[in-house]
Amino acid sequence: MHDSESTRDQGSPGSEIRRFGRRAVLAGVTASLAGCTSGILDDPSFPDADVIVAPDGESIFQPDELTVSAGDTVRWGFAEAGHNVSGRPENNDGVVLPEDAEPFGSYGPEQDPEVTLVSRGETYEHTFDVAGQYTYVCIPHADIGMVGTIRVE
Ligand SMILES: [Cu+2]
Repeated sequence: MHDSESTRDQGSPGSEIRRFGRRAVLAGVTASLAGCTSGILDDPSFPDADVIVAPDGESIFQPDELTVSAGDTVRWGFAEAGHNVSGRPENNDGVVLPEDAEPFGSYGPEQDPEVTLVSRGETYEHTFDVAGQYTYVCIPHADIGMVGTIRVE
């Protein structure tokens, strides 16, 4: 769209990432239209979400570190399709939970975590009752660093 402007950003370390992100968003919109799914938000900005999943189509959690109080509920908002939230250590070695904490995830314990993904515009919530540090991942993208941490005080 603005390719003629792209040289202006040279030297800025984030420019490659931003351009990639924009392409990914466009690809997602095209896929949504092709699927003709009703109810998909044009701009899922999730004002009430604590963590945005895949903002601008990037395979990240934003913020990737969050501190809450025991008993708080954390809400993830999925800005792009094709991701999930896994606090299930049996599904990925990167997941680390405090002792006594219940596993959690946007998919059930019986479901295949590689293919049970969340749609764009949806949210997932989990209430953290046990204090400690939780490292969770997106299963399809854990190996490219789609990892987040929740500290429960
Ligand atoms: Cu992902």
